[in-house]
Amino acid sequence: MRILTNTTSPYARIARIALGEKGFDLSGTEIVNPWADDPALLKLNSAARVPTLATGEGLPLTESLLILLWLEKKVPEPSLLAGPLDRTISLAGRAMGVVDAMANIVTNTMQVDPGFGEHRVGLRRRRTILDGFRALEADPPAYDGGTPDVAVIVTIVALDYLRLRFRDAPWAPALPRLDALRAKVAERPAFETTAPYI
Ligand SMILES: N[C@@H](CCC(=O)N[C@@H](CS)C(=O)NCC(=O)O)C(=O)O
Repeated sequence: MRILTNTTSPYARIARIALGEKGFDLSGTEIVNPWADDPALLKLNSAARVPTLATGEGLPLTESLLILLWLEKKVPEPSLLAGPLDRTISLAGRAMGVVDAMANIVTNTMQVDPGFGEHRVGLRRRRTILDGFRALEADPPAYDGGTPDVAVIVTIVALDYLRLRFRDAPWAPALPRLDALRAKVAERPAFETTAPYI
């Protein structure tokens, strides 16, 4: 299997953590630049986005949560959906909304308009980030060790992406309970080896 990623994408990290937690070897991961239309990436995925996987047969798999769904069917144990299903999906969806809002600001600021963050739509995305994190901080996903579920994975990916991209933002919230959750998974190889960097 080939795994095409970059070093910052929260979507790619969700897929990579899920693969790692399911026991896949991440050492062959290929780092590409989706914004430079990397030929290897474009050949597999006309959307030129990461994550993009290629199965042993060369079939492209895209979209972080579809990859997670595929993994869950392909390798049911350990499950990434072991907790109470409705709550897990609800929390994961909330964290995914935060990830989407942050990625939207970053993409638009870097690729379209440096002032996007203060634009009406940018401020709307900021509201999503703040409301989403506030709710997750008030009621974090449970984690008592072992394989984390998808809600924990997406929440930690969101938290690390906040710190990567919005560390100096005056509006970035303090999140002590989520930091405590992060400390519990930080040394798991799937999290450690996929830590984002610029
Ligand atoms: N919905 C996709 C989003 C993937 C995505 O937008 N990845 C970004 C990196 S964070 C990308 O490759 N962007 C390049 C582009 O949009 O052209 C997923 O969940 O995998």
